[in-house]
Amino acid sequence: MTTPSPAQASHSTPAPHTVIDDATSAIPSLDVDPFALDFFADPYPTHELLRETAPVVYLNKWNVFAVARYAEVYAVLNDPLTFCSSRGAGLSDFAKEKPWRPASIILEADPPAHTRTRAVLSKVLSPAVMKQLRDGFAAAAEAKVDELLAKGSFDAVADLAEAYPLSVFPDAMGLQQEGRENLLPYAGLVFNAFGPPNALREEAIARSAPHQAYVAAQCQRENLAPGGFGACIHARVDSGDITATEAPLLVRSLLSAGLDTTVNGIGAAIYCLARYPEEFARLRADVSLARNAFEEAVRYESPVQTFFRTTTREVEISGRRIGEGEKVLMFLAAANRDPRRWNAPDRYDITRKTSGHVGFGSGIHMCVGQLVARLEGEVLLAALARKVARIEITGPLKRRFNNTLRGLDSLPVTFTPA
Ligand code: OVV
Repeated sequence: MTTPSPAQASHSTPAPHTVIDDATSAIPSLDVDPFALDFFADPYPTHELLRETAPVVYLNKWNVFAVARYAEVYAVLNDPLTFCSSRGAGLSDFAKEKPWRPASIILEADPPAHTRTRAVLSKVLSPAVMKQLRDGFAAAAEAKVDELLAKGSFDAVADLAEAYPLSVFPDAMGLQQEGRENLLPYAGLVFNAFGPPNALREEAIARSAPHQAYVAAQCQRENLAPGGFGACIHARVDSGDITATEAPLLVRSLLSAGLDTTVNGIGAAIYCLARYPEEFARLRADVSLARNAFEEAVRYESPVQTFFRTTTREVEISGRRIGEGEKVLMFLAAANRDPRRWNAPDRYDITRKTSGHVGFGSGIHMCVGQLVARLEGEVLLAALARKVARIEITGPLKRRFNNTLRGLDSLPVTFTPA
């Protein structure tokens, strides 16, 4: 008997789905698993390998194509009819597998269906609405920072990155007090579910029944307080923009995507300002930099690391041919640090020209809640800049592992008052 040969380190084997002809180049395969815990612990060397291997690579572990350079990620995001969302924004292809929950009617939809639902959420989360929320969000940020200064030492994740969004977003939605402890577990589930059927996804789905039941109930019109985002969505049934069946699903989108994302975005900003005190000093010297300091943290840490698309036809990306019905994994985080696009990409620089980063996506699906996220991030960083002299990391951090979200589970810090 012969000994089975070890798995080949196939850094240049053509993928089985790849058609090679005179006009196109081979697509190299990689054996990396970008949904493994050791990858999450330090994704940056693998991001570099993904970017430097080729404009398009094939990942053997999950049988998907992948793009990690800025230009290709941007191109895929901005061709939504070729790289569709209606077959799912995760690994699962809705044309082949039933989604774990009814599909989102905004994230997991293509034009023309997407256009109408997107218009509704755009208006619910518009600049005019932000103007109404601003003073309350700013007052809550100042109160939170005062409370933590009184404590001195605390966990920057639980006590700030989670506590601040939890103090403003559920009220802005118009949610009841009862059951709010389900919100972060539900969102963690949603973002794990975009990933492959690994333990993170399967265990989250196995525990999901109570979180799903909570969210389903809170999406109903009678459970949403007047004036909140939820009630505003339901009001669009009366104006005929959406049906009574669609309204709860759009509320569900905000409950899915509106809290854990800002938790990890704000967490990223605090973690950056704690690690780079000279940048915190620049922020303190000019509080008007708060909004860009938050935006740069979104670029730098990319709280949403990845999304998938599915090809609707054979297509060429940078001279590489991909067939119809293939999943394409977009590494937003790798694009946000591509040296082809960014000077000193691994530097957190609060005065960087951040525009064009893909931390909120790009194109027709670009984060519809981005103004809420930026409002929370700006007013919180402004409160820190005005009230805190020093942010010191005082203990070992713990990383939180999720198939899509990047962030921390715990970050012990001490604040020194200004
Ligand atoms: C962007 C995003 C993330 C998660 C869920 C949804 C959207 C949704 O529409 O449900």
